[in-house]
Amino acid sequence: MSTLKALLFDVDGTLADTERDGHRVAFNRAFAEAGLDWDWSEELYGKLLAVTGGKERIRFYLDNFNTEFQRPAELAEFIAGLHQSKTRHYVQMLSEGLIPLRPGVKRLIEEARAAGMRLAVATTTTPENVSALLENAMDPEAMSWFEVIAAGDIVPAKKPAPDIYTWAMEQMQLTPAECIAFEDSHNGIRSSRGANLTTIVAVNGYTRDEVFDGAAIVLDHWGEPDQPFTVLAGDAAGASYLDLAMVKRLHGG
Ligand code: XBP
Ligand code: MG
Repeated sequence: MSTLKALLFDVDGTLADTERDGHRVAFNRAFAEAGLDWDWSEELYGKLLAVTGGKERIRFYLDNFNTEFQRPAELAEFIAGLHQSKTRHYVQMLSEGLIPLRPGVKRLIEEARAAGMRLAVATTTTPENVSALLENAMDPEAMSWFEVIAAGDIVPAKKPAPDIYTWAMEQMQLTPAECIAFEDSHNGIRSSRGANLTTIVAVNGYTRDEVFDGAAIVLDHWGEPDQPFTVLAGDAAGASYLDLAMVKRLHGG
């Protein structure tokens, strides 16, 4: 293994628990604003999470859960308009401070920065959502901490395709062996492992029962000194929270 040089972070579910009380609510607000009676319950949203990307998720919903809907002629534009409205609502929710970071995220990122690690984001969500989360929940300057923000439609094939991670590493001129990924979902680890990245997983309510083949370790959350994680698979070597020493040990370089 090469020396570890960069940490690559997924966003939704990994940096913050955004799906149930963030994205889902924002989708519903956009639907109501458009005069649609669609309502994505917590349970239905769990099924819709099979597909990454908000626009892709709306289409998946129409194809599988609302086949009666009279589709407008320009369906792609209709979906894009709904999705723009959803992004506006989601960013608004973040600016109100409604979605905090997960335990351990800020501590780990600050430690990594202080140690000179390079940082990047690799996510399927829209770029505005990433900046809104980082600036509101992490630090007003946090966008400048990340060398590359690989997000949204920047690559056509979203996760579980490896493209977004591969794109980020190309931008940084790094090989997979020099990086490590942080993920929360099956689709996420399929993407990172597909890009040959060692991957550390912390599950959330929606992803707890998913399959994480190839994970370096699976945790229930990232852990804090006063809030120990539970190891769901793998070996934490006695640690109770994720710090840079543990990340380096899991990377093996
Ligand atoms: C995140 C997603 C995104 C968000 C919604 O997956 O699937 O679609 O739910 O974001 P990952 P947009 O954490 O694997 O990147 O509506 O902005 O697409
Ligand atoms: Mg995720």
